Amino acid sequence: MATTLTHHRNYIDGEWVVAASGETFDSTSPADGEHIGTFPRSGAEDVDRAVAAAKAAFDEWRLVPAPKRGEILFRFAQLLVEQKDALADLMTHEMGKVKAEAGGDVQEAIDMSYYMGGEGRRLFGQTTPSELRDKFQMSVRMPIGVIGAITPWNFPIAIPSWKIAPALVAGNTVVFKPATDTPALGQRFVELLVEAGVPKGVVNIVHGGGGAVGERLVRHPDVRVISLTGSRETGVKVLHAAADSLKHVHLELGGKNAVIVMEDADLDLAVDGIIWSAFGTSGQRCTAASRVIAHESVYDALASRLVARAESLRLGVGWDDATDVGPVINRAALEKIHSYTQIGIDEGATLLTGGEIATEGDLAKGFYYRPTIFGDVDPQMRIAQEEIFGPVLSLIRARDEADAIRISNGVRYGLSSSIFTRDVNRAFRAMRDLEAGITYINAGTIGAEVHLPFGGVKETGNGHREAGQAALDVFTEWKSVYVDYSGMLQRAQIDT
Ligand code: UN1
Repeated sequence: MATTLTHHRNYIDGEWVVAASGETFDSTSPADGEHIGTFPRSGAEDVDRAVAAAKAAFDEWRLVPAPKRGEILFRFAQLLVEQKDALADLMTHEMGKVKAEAGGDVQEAIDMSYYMGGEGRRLFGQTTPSELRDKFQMSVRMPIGVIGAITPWNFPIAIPSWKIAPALVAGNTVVFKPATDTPALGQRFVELLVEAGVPKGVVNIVHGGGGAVGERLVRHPDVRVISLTGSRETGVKVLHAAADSLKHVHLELGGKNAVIVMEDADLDLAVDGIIWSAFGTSGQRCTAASRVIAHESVYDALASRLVARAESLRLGVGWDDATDVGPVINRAALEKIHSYTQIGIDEGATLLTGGEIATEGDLAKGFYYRPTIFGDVDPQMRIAQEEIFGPVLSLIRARDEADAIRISNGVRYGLSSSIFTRDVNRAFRAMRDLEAGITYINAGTIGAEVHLPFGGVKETGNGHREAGQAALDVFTEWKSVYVDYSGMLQRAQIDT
């Protein structure tokens, strides 16, 4: 594998440095066990240095005109375009997703960087009339300070861009902790930002685990915002830990996304959408479809077609063009996913296909799970309630539209949702009634675009959104400015 990595280090205050402790950890491929690189196992001291550098750099960076900050993001996007193939190749090795999807991951970062680069000439506020004569007023977006970006391994280039691009264009500085499963991709991301011209101290990367690096970042009083994409469990811990310093916390957590298939649906289209949403990225997207809620009149036909399609998917390494489904991220994930197969069986669901770790030939070198479908699933079963984050799909019967919506909503999460129907009235009711941050009509649950808000309701998050204009609310604070040009004391209407 051709890796272009030059330093396997932290980047703090413009220098590539080892961890203060000198300790390291390894990144290995989930596809075949290949050694990808050795990275600093950082601790509190490294985080403190990075935060101090980011805090110092903020003084100057916040004064760089926003269009200039945006231009750096345009250059970054261009570098991503040039490096797209190499990054996608590295991603197939370090994280496992198939090459086309890895290219899509990079593309999402390209789109986000261009979009947020353009914000450098917008960052719109409001002007309003005043109650008083000779008085002008407006609201402006202000940068907040040091942002801690804690990102997952499943979109190792895209998700860092979702956080870091809006943070930078708004004038903040960043300490970035990538997932320990994808440090090489996190490192490449920062190398390209540096090449694009981000000044020293403005972006810093600190490698290491959530317990040491993440925890310190979340508790550090000089970090004003934490943006985390991760599990619900981690989200709760982060909220607690951030409370003492009253940090802003943006959380993007789990999902238990459902595709509803009504009796009037185009079944061919529904099958395509479900297979892609359930087994793309080996089911490891927070938007992945893990439930299908089918009207009872189409349930059997849908189930047999989904099983046939799932069985035709080829497992393998992501860099092989013939592969449909790559490995899952690590052994712990493989074991967790497999444990849910037993849970489903014990709960009385019918295992229709899959349900096993794939070990034939070279697959034994990596962490491969056969695309799995359970039928006869009751909506209250654990396999229909808990996020499995793997290629496991539960099929649930619904009596009618209201029943389907109720089942779709009957989980703690609310990220993505979908309905296949040809009835426009039904589609509009679903848009209104599905409790989710994202609703697709006649498409699966994955594939969100960067210029609309991304995020979920209920326990998927805490009310914030990434992407689109909405992301700017996470990385800026509003300031209202009143300018009185009357030359005399004018009391506001409330004071007269
Ligand atoms: C995620 O899995 O955290 O909508 C994000 C999608 C992608 C993003 C998924 N744009 O599938």
